[in-house]
Amino acid sequence: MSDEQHQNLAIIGHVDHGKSTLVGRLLYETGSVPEHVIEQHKEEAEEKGKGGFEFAYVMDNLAEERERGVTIDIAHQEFSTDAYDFTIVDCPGHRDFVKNMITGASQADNAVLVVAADDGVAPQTQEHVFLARTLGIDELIVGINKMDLVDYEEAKYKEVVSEVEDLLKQVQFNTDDAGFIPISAFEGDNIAEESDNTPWYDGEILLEALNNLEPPEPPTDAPLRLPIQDVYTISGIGTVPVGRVETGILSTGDNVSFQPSDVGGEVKTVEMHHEEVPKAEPGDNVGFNVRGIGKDDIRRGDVCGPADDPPSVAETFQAQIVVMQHPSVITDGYTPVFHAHTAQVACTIESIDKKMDPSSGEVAEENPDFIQSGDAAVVTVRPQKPLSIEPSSEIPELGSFAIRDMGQTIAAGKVLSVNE
Ligand SMILES: Nc1nc2c(ncn2[C@@H]2O[C@H](COP(=O)(O)OP(=O)(O)OP(=O)(O)O)[C@@H](O)[C@H]2O)c(=O)[nH]1
Ligand SMILES: [Mg+2]
Repeated sequence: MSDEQHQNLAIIGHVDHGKSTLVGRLLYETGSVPEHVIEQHKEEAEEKGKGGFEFAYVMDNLAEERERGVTIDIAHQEFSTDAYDFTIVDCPGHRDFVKNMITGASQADNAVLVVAADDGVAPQTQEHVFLARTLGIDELIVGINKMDLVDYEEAKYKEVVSEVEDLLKQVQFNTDDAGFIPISAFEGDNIAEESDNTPWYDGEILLEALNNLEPPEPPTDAPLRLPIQDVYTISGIGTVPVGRVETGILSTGDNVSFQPSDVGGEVKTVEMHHEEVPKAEPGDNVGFNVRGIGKDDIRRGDVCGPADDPPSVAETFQAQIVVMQHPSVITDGYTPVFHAHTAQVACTIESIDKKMDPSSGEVAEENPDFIQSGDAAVVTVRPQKPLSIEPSSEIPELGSFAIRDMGQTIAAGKVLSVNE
């Protein structure tokens, strides 16, 4: 790794629009994946009847992903440009795996939205953009992909750009923070080099746009918060929780606490990229080992923090939410699943306290009987199982969530206050 600044970049968009292919292409063009590996993937893809997936296979490592030709879980890859060291989080587009996309987007500073030129805005384009905005993505680069399938036509490009602009306005994403580029991930147009196929386009190519992203906000000076993604048992080491440091520093010798499991101990080792390190900072994906902690003591969804400033566990919390889609109306007592950092917990909306005017943010109604699609509201929420979550004003990284029910994202929101 160089001394460049770091960016976590999520790749989002509808299923099959070419996200994994774009990541594979970027890694190839920046020299992170050698040509012979792409050749091997090409042979494997053709054997599986999935010709054309050679770049996507760079990211899709699971056997099931390769057989089906879809991304299921988020995958991380590193690559560097002149300006940044990037950690790319390739998100699945398929609607069954939106919960994994939420984890991916909540780890990212900025995002590339991939929209296939021959398909335009599709359901998960909309869902991902909404979530990206609510989960705190700052800037969006919009790659209008598969330009080769529409003969690199400017008119088609403009049509899809205006569809996406309408969508951004709808979810109140500032269009000044979005840039559009016509690309073909598969053919390599406007990724690392200006393409001859789009003479009508003279804006930035993708690598330029990535270099010109604003540096991420400096991490808050909040205490350590490290949501646990998985817990492994590794011979010779023992129990190894893994996850991403969201805020603060994790150092060997620290006394830490896992909440809501409510266990703790001293950090013995911290490992990053298979190497032992003395400490880890915000953005680092780590595995670590804590004295006295066994595999069954902690689980995915726990948050690790300092023993003297442990993660909050909510009895109830108040939150501001925006309802994206619900077939009928939401009333008191509704109990969908909340996805916050790596946790998924059923929570009851105990009361709907205020309905807000989404454009002005002013209170439109106190204690409304119900809310529905498009409404913004302040609600009081009671988790059905212990949930560690923080006020967004104190630790924004641990203060946002998505609400899912019936296989779709119903709403997303931010925590206003926590009642422990
Ligand atoms: N012609 C053409 N095909 C493309 C392009 N980009 C991707 N594809 C094809 O589109 C299909 C899907 O590509 P993926 O990269 O797996 O799409 P994805 O967005 O990662 O899909 P999920 O992860 O399952 O949501 C593959 O057959 C790719 O070869 C492109 O620029 N042009
Ligand atoms: Mg994919």
